[in-house]
Amino acid sequence: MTTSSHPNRFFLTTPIYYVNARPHLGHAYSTIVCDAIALRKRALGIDTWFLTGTDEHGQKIERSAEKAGCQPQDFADALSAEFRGLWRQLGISNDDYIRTTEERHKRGLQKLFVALRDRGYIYKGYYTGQYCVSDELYVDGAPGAICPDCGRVTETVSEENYFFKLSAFERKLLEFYEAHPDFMGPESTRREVISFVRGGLKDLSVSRTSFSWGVPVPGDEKHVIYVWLDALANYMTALGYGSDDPEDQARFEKFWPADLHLIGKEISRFHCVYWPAFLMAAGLPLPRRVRANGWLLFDQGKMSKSRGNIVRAETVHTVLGSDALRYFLLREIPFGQDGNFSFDALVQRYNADLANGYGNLVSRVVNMVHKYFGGAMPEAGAETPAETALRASAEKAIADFGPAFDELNFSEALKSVWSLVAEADGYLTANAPWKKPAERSEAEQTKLQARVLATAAEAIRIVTALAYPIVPEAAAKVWRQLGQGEIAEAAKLGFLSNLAWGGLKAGTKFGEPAPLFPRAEKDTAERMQKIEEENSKSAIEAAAKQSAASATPAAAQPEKPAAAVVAEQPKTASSPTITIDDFAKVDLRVAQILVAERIPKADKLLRLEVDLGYEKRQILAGIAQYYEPEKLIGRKIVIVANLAPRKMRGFESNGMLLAASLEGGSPALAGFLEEVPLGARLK
Ligand code: ME8
Repeated sequence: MTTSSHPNRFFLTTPIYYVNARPHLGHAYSTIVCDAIALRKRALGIDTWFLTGTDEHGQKIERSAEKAGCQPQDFADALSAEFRGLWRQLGISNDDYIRTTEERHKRGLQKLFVALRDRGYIYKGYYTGQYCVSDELYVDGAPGAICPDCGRVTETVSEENYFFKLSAFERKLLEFYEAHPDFMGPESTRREVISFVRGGLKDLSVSRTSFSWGVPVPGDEKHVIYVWLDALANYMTALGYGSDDPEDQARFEKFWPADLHLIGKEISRFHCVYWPAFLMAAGLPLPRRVRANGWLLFDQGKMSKSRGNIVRAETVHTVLGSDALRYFLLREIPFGQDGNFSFDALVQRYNADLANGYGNLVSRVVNMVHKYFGGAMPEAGAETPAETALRASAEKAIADFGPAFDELNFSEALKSVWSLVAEADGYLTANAPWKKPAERSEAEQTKLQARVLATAAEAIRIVTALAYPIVPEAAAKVWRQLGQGEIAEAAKLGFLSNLAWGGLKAGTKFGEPAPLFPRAEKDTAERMQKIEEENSKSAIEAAAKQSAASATPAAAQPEKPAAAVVAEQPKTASSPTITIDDFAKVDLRVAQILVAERIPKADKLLRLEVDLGYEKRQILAGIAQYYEPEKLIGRKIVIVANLAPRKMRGFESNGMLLAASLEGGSPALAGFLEEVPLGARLK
């Protein structure tokens, strides 16, 4: 069990993302953080391996594929390609990309499972309890219990499972946390995890038998391995764990254990409790650090597909470029805390710090070096107190940046560099090399211009080197303009490990000036907003087309509560004819209302939790004006079970209740006179 850091190699990972939906800015945030770290580590001369990938098994993916009407593998192929495409577009520098449906992963995962079993940590049992499919999490509680993580209704699982002896690791984990205070962070995560473990650990079910989309348990193929054990193992299987190939084995030996698992805060328990316990049980070294980023919020809530409040990284990339996005996320959000995303704030930061700040500084200096010195770096000559002050600021930025960045305080690290930008700007303005007072001779003027421009250019070089991991595209352009060649080549040679004032030599031929960050026009935020709106509109349309329930106007009008839509239907039977196949696409089912409650500040909506027999789910219905919630509990109703999920007032509705529309009166809920079993299909 080791967590001491190896000085010259670094293995870091993002979570592997579920392929149940397309990537959004929240996913991009974690990946960008890792990418910035990877770029800096490499530029420090550290042998770095940066892994990302996709989590493709489990009930959640199987169901998403089913809803989309395709095979899980096809579904995973399509969405995984979206993630890879986005990372390529954003210029992410990952060294590998693991998909849990790859052979290399399955082989490694099965080896880990066998190791756990052979070492006596796995036994067969029977699980009866609650399960949250959205979080792929076993939940303590009675049937109908709400998932503590996402608030959805859990499902009752009752099946033969393999169990992992997690309870045997309670003390060992607490001792490990104590001995390795740096293992997990930030402090809030550390406290939460420790209190979870202190609360007692029960053995964990690590296989499922009620569905098949997963990796089979070796020797007992009707079980598939629990998707979190499957997913966590990616960090080792991608390196080569479980492979017979000597090259893979060497990579695993070299890079395992991971130096940093970067995760979102909601998955700390899996990474800080289950994962180290699995590794202890298998006799493998534990990761050195796990760090949780906070949530990116948009419209008051965590940006997530189920809330429907997402922004896509592509939008920002198309309009302002990926450097702008990287800079904004790392500068604006203190790492570990939740942070608001808004287009206005993005544009404001972009203009202030990148267009008017760094970009403008570079453009002024490079242009003047071309204008006054034919594009060759002038000789600075002797320092006056102004140059000494700027050099001291640059040296302070170098000294402050590294420790702050390495502690993941990106915001602080960037502040220190951008205060150097501001100082260099002030220095330039104060010394105005473009002005020539009458009392100054030609020779004196040239000397001043040389000193000021050379000093400002050197400050720009320092800013650029430090900012490179955060704004790599801009840094590459500036590096060329300063006549330093390709920054990626310099990074390969570890140029950040010996960054010091004075690297820009007199006589160096500068490159051509090129724009870095064109000023964003007034309507930029609005434009991005519009792109997003258009996109979500087309996503809804696509979902509506795909959804079996697309024939109802409700699918295309997400804001309208289902029953209200029904009540607005034309009163005469004037609907166009459909075929039996069309009708067969609508999955109408009998359900029973378990919970019914009003939604604060929504006078028309009721939130219902309904039991379909085979699963429980939440639906919203626009019947609050007509029914007392208490009176609905226990009532059997009919729902459209395969309607695409829709979000209303922050709640997800997974289906639509059927009611007869009565002129001027309340809608009457569809029901039965005979006894009908839950989940029965209407056809
Ligand atoms: O949890 N703000 O996958 P996932 C910040 N497959 N980060 C966010 C975010 C937001 N609004 N939304 C998503 C899973 N993320 C599992 C992980 S790892 C072995 C298995 C980021 O698709 C954040 O890093 O739900 C979060 O942990 C991750 O995406 C969750 O992605």
